[in-house]
Amino acid sequence: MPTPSMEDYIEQIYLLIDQKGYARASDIAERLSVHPSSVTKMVKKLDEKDYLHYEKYRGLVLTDKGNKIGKRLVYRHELLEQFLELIGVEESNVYEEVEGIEHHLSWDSIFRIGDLVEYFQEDPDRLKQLEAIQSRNNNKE
Ligand SMILES: [Mn+2]
Repeated sequence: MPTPSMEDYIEQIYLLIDQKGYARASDIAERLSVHPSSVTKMVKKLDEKDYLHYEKYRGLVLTDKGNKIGKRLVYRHELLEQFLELIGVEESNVYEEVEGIEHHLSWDSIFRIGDLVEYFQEDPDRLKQLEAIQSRNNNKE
C-alpha cells in the first residue's frame, strides 16, 4: 500500500501523463508545491516499489501496478469532489477539502459514498429534498 505522500505523487504523475503525455519532475513539483529535490527522492522510492520507472526518451513511465493505482486515485479524488459539490459544499473549498480527506478513507467508505452520489443522481427530487433541509437549517444558523 502506498503512503499518502506516495499516493499524491502517483495521482499527479498519472494525471500529467494522461493530460500531456509525459510527467516532468518540474511539473510534478509545481502541482504538489514541493521542491524538485523532493520529487527526485520520491521518484526513486516509487521506482524501488515498482510503481514507475524511468525510460531514456519517454521519461517517467508508470508500471501496470502504478497505472492501476493511479486510475483508482483519480477516480477517488473526482468522486469526492462530486460528493462535496453535490451536498452543497462551497465550490472554492472543494479541491483543498478533498486533498485533506482523500487519503484517510477506506475503499469501503469510498464505494459507499459512490452509492450515495448515485442515489442523488438517480432522482433529482432527492436532491431537492436535501436542499429543502439545508435551507431550513440555514435559516436556523
Ligand atoms: Mn487528490
